Amino acid sequence: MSAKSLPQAWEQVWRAAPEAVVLIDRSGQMYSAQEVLAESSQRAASLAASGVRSGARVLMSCSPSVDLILTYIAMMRLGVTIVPANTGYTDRELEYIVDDAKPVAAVVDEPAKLRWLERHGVEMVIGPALDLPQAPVTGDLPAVDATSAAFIAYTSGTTGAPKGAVLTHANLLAGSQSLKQEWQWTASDRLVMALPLFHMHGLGICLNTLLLAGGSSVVLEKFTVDGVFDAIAEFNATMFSGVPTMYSRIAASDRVTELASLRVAMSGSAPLPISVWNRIAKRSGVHILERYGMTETVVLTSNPVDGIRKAGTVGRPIPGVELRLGEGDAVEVRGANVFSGYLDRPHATEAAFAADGWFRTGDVGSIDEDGYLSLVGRTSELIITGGYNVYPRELEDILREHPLVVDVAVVGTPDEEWGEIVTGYVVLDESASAYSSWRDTLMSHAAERLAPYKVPRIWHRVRDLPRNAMGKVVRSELTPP
Ligand code: MCA
Ligand code: AMP
Repeated sequence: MSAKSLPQAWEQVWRAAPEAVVLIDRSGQMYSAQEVLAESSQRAASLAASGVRSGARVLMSCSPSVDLILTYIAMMRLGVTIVPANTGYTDRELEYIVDDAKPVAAVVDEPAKLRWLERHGVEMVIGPALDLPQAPVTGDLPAVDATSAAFIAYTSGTTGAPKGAVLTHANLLAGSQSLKQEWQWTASDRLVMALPLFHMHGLGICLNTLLLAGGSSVVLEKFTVDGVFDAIAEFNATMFSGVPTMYSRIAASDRVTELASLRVAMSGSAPLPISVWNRIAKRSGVHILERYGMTETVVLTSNPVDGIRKAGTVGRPIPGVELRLGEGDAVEVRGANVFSGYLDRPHATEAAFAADGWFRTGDVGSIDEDGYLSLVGRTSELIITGGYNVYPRELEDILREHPLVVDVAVVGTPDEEWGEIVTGYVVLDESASAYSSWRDTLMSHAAERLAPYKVPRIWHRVRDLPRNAMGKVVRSELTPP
């Protein structure tokens, strides 16, 4: 029977090969398919007995671990709607998501620190090991409804405040089936996972697909260059996926040659600089496979596993994805992987789709004679730093609250390691002249309210901001004084 959802497909894979290794933690402990099946059944039973049932929303904000993955699998099998959130979010940012998505439970690294979530309707705040009373496992879990929401993943979309992109089980299954085929992912593949498991890259692209392929993963708590190379060597890994900042650090390492032992190394979430691609190619012979995806769509295009990988391009549409360039070369897409809309935001959803139903990605592209897409710009002011998205408006609003700030504009300064570095141009109040430490003051103001990656690292004090006749800041004219 062909599966209608990822959890159903995973179960079929695990039942067919119960001895296969699925998860490996850093100490080398291995978890077989039958152990993953049994443990996730147990956790699903405990969750259900505690009141978390199919259709319930659960916030998931933890650092990567085998425990987290087992709980994630349990929730997917149970039909829970998962609301992933960055572990770097401040209470303020988390509060926004919780008030918007209204989860009934939260799985977080340090429950004691987040008890306040209970005042926002979260009935249960628990750690990733699910310290819940054991409940008996009574038979098989019913199949989840393919049209039900699997993820509500927060993204700002092309503009404005964070919105919850609702991805159904059918969307996630389509995304992973397509990637499995495109990347020729098999049961003998072993992926080194060093990505956060609260964004689409780590969770929806890597983890979901490796489980579908019946492969295995070495799970690292955080990315370090040596940690990745040690894991590749120790566990004979065949795949690694990272964001460009990771490859920039890998390119600078003496161990870059060790990449050659992999079957394939993928990059995505932000543009991989051609200089980094070339440096890795020259030093190790490896051609990094760059692909392009979005929270709302899983993956859209990829360079090929067999065939020419072109630096600076994101390759061609993967199976099941249709792509066209609309007005102004705006990239528009269609496919079973494309999300169904933003939670409770009919206007934003309507604006995100063209009249004939194609999704507007907000990216601007060009397609070469071989059909390879290059992303040449964005229709929004999005900044991508270290693979994380930063929306200038959110930061500008917060900086404007500070009495020293008269006016402010936030842009990205190009940087080889980070892609872009968040940069604030500020017009300061006269009284600021007395302050030599205005930068520190503004940085702490931002850091108290926003995740660390959003805090501007570069600051320029300017007399005024360039504005057009409409009064809008002309970002392209912002230059360091
Ligand atoms: C940290 N630092 C920074 C930044 N972040 N400096 C400038 N810009 C930044 N953005 C500084 C810190 O202050 C610190 O400085 C030093 O760098 C190390 O900080 P740390 O937090 O330890 O950095 P890290 O852990 O090394 O983080 C780098 C990272 C991380 C591993 C690349 O950013 C990461 O995991 N990124 C993955 C993001 C991701 O998963 N995106 C997927 C979105 P000091 O040493 O002076 O204190 S999903 C998506 O986009 C779609 C679907 C897709 O297509 O994939
Ligand atoms: P997110 O909202 O985190 O899903 O980010 C999606 C955005 O990341 C896309 O709309 C692109 O702008 C960008 N992106 C993802 N992969 C790539 C890539 N390989 N090259 C350039 N930009 C990318």
